[in-house]
Amino acid sequence: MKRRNFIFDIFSIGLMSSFTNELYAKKNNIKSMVRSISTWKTTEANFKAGSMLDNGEDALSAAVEGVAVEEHNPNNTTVGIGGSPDRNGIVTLDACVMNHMGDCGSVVAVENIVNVARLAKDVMEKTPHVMLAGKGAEEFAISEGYKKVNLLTKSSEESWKEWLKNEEYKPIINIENHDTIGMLCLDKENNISGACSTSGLAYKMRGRVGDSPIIGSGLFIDNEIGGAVATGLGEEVLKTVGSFLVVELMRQGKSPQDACEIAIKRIVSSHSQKNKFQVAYIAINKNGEVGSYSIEPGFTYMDYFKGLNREIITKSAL
Ligand code: SD4
Repeated sequence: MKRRNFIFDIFSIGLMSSFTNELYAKKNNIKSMVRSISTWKTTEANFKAGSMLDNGEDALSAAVEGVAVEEHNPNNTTVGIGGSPDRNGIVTLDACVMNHMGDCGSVVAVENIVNVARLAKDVMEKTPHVMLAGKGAEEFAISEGYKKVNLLTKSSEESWKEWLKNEEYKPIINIENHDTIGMLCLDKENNISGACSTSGLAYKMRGRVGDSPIIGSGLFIDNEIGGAVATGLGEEVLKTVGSFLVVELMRQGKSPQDACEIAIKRIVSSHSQKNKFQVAYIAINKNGEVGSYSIEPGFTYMDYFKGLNREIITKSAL
């Protein structure tokens, strides 16, 4: 089957009903219930992960290699190469992974390395530690054979120079300052794993780290229950240990959708929202049910299920 026929970008919930999905799956002999979801319009990345899952690969490999697609995309200014730099013009990346065994790995403030989610997986699998930071993470990457790459593209550099003219720091994340990729995968063994990768907030203070590489905030997996990932203003996710909260709510019996809504409303209720900002969660449970919710309108996520890769618009609190 031609790949183009396989990918659908649909901009509204329910445009493709589950009934249509069933028919499509039947027609194309897709039997498995594997599912991959990822934050924002990360179409190719989610397709990569979903295809790997359909081919029987494990959830962690699918999540890490799916995320790698965005890490290599120079047009995504919030992930990997082409990521926006900090105020000093230096691109620093954060990432983490968590698998169905509850193992996790994380790297923070890494320079010169593109595939930081893969690096986080290596930290998990090849070191006795969970988290490596800065130079140490970079040195570990080099020792593992990763190439040193200049992550600052011409266009990111130009935008940063433009920003320098006013040096106005407004961490408003939605349209112009987003695209962190968080991905959750459910494989044929019914195991859940996830990965998250970001350059963080554009023009952040040097050394600033957000939620994305922090297990429990940017990503959390409990293979008995499900998984969740966050995107948006990391400071707000950190304060509520957001992804852990979503998974705990599912443990208490909430659906992925309800769990995301409660976790978002907790941020909204503790905040005047005088300064507008975006936070969004996506979640999946062991039955392969998914949910998503955001503070502000405008958040979408990708959902690969039964061979279809769809963009879904999320409901929002405001
Ligand atoms: C951070 N949560 O560093 C990340 C930013 C983000 O889409 O998600 N951008 O705070």
